[in-house]
Amino acid sequence: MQEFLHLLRLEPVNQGASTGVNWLTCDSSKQTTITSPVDGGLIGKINKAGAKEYDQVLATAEKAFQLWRVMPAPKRGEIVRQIGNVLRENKRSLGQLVSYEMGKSLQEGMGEVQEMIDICDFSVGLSRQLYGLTIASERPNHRMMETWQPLGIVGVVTSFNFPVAVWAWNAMIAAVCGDVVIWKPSHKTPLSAIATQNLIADVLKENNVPEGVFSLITGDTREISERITQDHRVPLISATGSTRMGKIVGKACAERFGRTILELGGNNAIILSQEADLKLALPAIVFGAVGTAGQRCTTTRRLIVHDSIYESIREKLVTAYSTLRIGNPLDENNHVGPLIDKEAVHTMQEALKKLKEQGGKVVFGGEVLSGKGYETGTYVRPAICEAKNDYPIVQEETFAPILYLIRYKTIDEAISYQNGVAQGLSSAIFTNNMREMEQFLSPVGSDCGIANVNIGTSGAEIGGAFGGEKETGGGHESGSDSWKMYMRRQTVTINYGSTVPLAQGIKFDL
Ligand code: UN1
Repeated sequence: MQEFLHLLRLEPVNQGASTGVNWLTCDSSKQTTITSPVDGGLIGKINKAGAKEYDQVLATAEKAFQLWRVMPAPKRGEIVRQIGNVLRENKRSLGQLVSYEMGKSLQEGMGEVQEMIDICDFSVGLSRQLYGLTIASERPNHRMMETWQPLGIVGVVTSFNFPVAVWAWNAMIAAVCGDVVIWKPSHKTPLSAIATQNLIADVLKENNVPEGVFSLITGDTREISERITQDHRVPLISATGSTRMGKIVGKACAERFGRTILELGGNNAIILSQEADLKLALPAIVFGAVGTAGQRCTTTRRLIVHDSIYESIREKLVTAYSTLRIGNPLDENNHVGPLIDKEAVHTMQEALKKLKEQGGKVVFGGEVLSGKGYETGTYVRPAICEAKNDYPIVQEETFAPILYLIRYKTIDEAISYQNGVAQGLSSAIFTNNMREMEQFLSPVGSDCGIANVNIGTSGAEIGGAFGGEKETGGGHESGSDSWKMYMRRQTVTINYGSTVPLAQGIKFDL
């Protein structure tokens, strides 16, 4: 057994539901086995939760909310501070597990845990800054203000590519806001979630945090995801994943007037101007396209290159891609690990096939690797392709390392390609020309939730609000004032006078 599994207290068979410290005993006849995309090794088994455990988790969360919402926010922040410390202490082992279960490089696995630590720090500060406004009233002797109240139970549905960080961006903010959280991790990476729950359990126990403030539940989509999205006791669902999933979740929540934060597909582009500093641009493009093996929502999928430098950029990228080391992501010498599973490999191959049918060309890579170290069939060579922006396959998000090169002549044309997709998460321009930069950032520029200049499309910091427009779903999580989504806004008017004047000048004398 790998040492980190032991340090993280994962068992050969784990339970699929927890209300904080306590794990519920789930039906052992409904077991799932999790193997690593890295080497096919068995990581652990889970007894999946079902309807019975779901009801128990919900009932416990409802009770916990009654207590948690009246605890002063800075006291809730203190719990989050301690969670941050536990994550600091276990950064390496949790990073290793994320890397082993998901396949991202160890650097990125540990980087993901660092994002959790950072959002804990942010939330601790936030716990003393949940403030509202006072507003001028039109009536004499009246005070008007806006206060923010805890919302209730927040369902956090996370995806395999960030098995633990996405939970933290939501859960830590929600917790200081006075909400209780139910985490439904991806069925592809549930053990990283279970390990995280084990880590925070120590803090919850030491501080006598009521059971139900931080819960976790993993099981079949129909048993768990459908239930939680339809459950009127859960006023907010924050879901990260595909646009297809987002449509289902968004619709189910809207049906019951539930609130959603949806962080869905991206189809992110970098515009590479002829006035770009290539020393900055090239490493950023390569990391953006092949980091996490192309499985970030913020992965660079399209490179919109000025006509005058197009051929030389294509050659430079081919040279850079030839030096990429692909292999076991726990070996820090490697740049690129495996895709999450064989299905993802198949989807990538299909996308490359469609690209060729639609008139495009693969200029480098794309093949499935075999031989020593690649026995799992999950390793691929990142692909560089030539394409047009309007090819149907370019319009889609394929969760794999495929970079489409697209040629442009004018900056207006480049921006129209950048915006000419259904998704709207992240975007970037590399240029030293301030006119191009300002146009890219203007109302007629990028239409995405994230717009970067001289840095790539991925690697957003937690301090900003994270999310995107159009089919990316429109929700924002993490930093800035995203916390407002996790609270109930209340407009309050107090009359401290001795008459009751009505607003809008209405007279109503009795
Ligand atoms: C995701 O892929 O779901 O900006 C999120 C980034 C990370 C978040 C990616 N901080 O690349």
